[in-house]
Amino acid sequence: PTAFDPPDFYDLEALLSEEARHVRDDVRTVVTEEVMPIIEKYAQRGEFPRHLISTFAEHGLLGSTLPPEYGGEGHSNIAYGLIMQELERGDSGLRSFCSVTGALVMYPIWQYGSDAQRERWLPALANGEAIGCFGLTEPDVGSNPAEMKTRARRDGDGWVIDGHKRWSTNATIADVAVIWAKDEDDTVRGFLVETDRDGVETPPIDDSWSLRAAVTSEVVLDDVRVPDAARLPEVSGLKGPLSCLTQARYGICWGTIGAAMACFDTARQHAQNREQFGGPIGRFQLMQERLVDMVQEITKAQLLNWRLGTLKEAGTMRPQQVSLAKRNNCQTALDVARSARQVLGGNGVTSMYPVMRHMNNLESVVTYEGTHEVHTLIVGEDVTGLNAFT
Ligand code: TGC
Ligand code: FAD
Repeated sequence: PTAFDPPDFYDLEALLSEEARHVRDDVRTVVTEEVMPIIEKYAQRGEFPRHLISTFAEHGLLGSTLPPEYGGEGHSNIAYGLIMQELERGDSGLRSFCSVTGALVMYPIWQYGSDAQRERWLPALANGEAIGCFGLTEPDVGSNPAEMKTRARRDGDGWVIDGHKRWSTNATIADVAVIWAKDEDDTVRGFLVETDRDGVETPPIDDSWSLRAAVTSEVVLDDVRVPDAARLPEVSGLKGPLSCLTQARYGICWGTIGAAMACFDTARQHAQNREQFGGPIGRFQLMQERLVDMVQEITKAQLLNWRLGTLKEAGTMRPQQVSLAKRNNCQTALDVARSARQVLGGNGVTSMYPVMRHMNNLESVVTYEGTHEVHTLIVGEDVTGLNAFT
């Protein structure tokens, strides 16, 4: 395949600031030069390309919206979204690594941590010296985290945490886990648990067909003792973890469209170059319809992202607006990937093209950070005033 030629049917480029374009171009180059040549092999092997962490750190991709004194770059929310878009153009697993680090680990430390916690963890996470993970989901508790079973009980001037988290991105390679647990009053609290503490195990989940170039794990907490200084002091209740999810979901809205853009571009190039029945397959109306459906849905999703970004920048974005875009853009990206795979014919099921890898990855992305159904019901409640969960 030739160079990536991103679809921009409605000239969204014209809406981007200099800063956003500059950041986007930098990540695009990193992905083209350092991710694309290696990613298929890593995904085939089921291995996370760990050497890229220092590259991500050098290019300021970890926690980039935070202020520089804590290792961030002070980037705008649109620039941040474009970082996620370009990373996921490479692979959803690499975007996951960066969004978990920024939105699910650095954000709660920044927002709810003590000064000591911020100083200890944020610069180290931003420069890739420390790796973090986020433990909310459990083996029996996914869509409804209010039912979490993980417990934190007071023990002298510290806490003892018992529980089992599952599906924790990065956990096997993490130095610190943001663990959400209920205290003796059933109040949800967040803890920064170093993974080398006695009683912590982080075995990988290594039988997945999806996100094969990422690390996903269990976190088993067996009588883990932590000091009270490990507790995030500025938050209690479910809004702690749920507010982090809003940050991560925002990045996913952008990221998924990066994967969709890669799939569309691959399919378009193939349709222009592959010849059957005496000419390029792109001349067939049925192939053109696929490509037009793809570019139409990508364009709508790009517009959603841009508007969501401007709302976030203005400080008026509501979680329900993120849910609508997460729901739409994950489904759009999956539909585009599946249709692009058809355009590629037989070779489309191999790693000669990135499309089937994206398609398999997106099966996780449509599920994590709230499933399609969960986001349907969040928006459903917003438009009807009626709660379907309870
Ligand atoms: P509910 O009563 O609605 O809310 C409890 C409190 O939280 C507040 N809140 C939010 N705040 C910020 N952002 C949001 N998205 C929020 N949603 C709710 C809410 O205002 C309330 O605050 P307060 O002050 O009144 O106490 O809670 P509920 O138990 O009824 O929740 C309903 C539901 C189903 C929407 C929620 O549980 C949910 O979103 N479930 C989905 C679970 C989920 O998405 N898990 C993701 C785990 S992490 C992950 O997947 C990482 S993947 C890797 C990657 O990101 O790359
Ligand atoms: P369930 O909640 O059991 O849902 C199963 C099905 O039931 C789904 O189709 C769901 O939509 C449907 N359903 C549930 N409730 C309703 C309802 N009220 N109405 C209609 N349908 C409903 N979690 C973390 O905490 N940290 C991480 O870093 C993390 N990383 C992940 C990485 C990967 C690769 C994956 C796959 C998951 C990750 N997760 C993580 C977990 C993820 O957030 C959960 O898988 C997700 O929230 C769904 O929970 P569940 O898998 O238990 O499914």
